[in-house]
Amino acid sequence: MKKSEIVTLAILLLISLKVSAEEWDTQEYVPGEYVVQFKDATTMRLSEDLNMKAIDAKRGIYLLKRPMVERTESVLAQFRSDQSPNVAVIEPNYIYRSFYRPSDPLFETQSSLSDLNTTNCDGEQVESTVSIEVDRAWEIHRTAPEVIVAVIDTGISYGHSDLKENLWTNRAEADGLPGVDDDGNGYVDDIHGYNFVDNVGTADDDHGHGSHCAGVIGAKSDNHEGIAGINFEVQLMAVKFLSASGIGTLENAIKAIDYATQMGAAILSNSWGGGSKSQLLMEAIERARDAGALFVAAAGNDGKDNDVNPTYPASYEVDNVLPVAASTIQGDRAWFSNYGLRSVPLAAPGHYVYSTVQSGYRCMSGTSMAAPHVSGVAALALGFRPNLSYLDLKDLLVRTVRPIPSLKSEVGSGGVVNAYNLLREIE
Ligand SMILES: [Ca+2]
Ligand SMILES: [Ca+2]
Ligand SMILES: [Ca+2]
Repeated sequence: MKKSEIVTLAILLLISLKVSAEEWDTQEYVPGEYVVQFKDATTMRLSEDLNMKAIDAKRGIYLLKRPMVERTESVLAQFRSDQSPNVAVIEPNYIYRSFYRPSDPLFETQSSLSDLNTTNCDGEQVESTVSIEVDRAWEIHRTAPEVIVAVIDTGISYGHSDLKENLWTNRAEADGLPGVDDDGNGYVDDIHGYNFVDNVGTADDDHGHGSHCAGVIGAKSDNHEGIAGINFEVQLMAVKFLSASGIGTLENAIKAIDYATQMGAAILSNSWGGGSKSQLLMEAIERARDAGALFVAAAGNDGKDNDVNPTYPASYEVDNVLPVAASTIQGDRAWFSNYGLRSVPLAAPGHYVYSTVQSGYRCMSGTSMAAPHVSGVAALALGFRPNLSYLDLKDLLVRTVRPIPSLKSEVGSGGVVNAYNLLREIE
């Protein structure tokens, strides 16, 4: 550095203290490094002297290294001033981090959550990943602490350390007396939900399926343990109507849906199906709709067209019902997944999904795994914008999918649910 330059810098340094922070000042950059474009690249003799490295010599773009003691604003001011007529542009060497990486060790194998996760939960390397891009969405928003998502399934593992913190809690029962229906809702000791199979207050999972769905929506993220859930914080309501062998009845399905509605769930996540069209089940779904709840439903695993042969509850034509097909890691329809241009609006990852079970973690596939991805993204959106109605949510989820050419003829939107696109839309 020449003497005159030092003097100039010293003056600029003093002046710069009074200058308000520019936009770059709020950003992260590599200290002492700048990206510079010169107007006339042919007169770049100076480059060697100034400790420069070509980024694109043809276009005159160089990486400039300056002593780290120099203040960034001074360097920028100097090179933007008349003293440096050959400099067209100079910018700090910004650091970009648009993808949030949580601390959960199994996150790397959650190919359904991040395009950067290119190993599936069977340990196989995959060529490309079409995830829900929640790692990018997390840069916008991460939690839904007020949002209750009812997992209407086999229950949720109460003791799982990656789940228990995000269980919904019925305060009156938690602080109340055992054997007493403290909140007077008709159910005794329903602390985290209710078990309609055994008619008891504990809806602990004795199968694994319900915990798997719950983990996708809201396993505790960034806790240095297990997997990441779509929502760092959320309220998972355990509504058990499927038995230890995964079987339930119409009787208990109606009770389960009504319980979730009565206790204020905003989203009902349904990874089950069967039976013919039931007037009474449809009316329970309508009651959920009247309470403003979104009813997410797995499209089914028969590989068939739901437009021709409907699958219930996914095919009930109530406007809070949102049927979900399963996509593979590459974004195509999974071979087992039902589809329907008219009856299934979107797909979500449902192939090789890693999530929580009663104890530990398991890799599972099915539209059962796809539906909770949509429920989870819906909860995240609601955590970000609490005033969204179920119709807003449904519209947003479908409208912001990532288009996949092969899905064009399979699901209404022709795409896979995308958390990042959705949050960008409502940012
Ligand atoms: Ca109660
Ligand atoms: Ca009680
Ligand atoms: Ca975790």
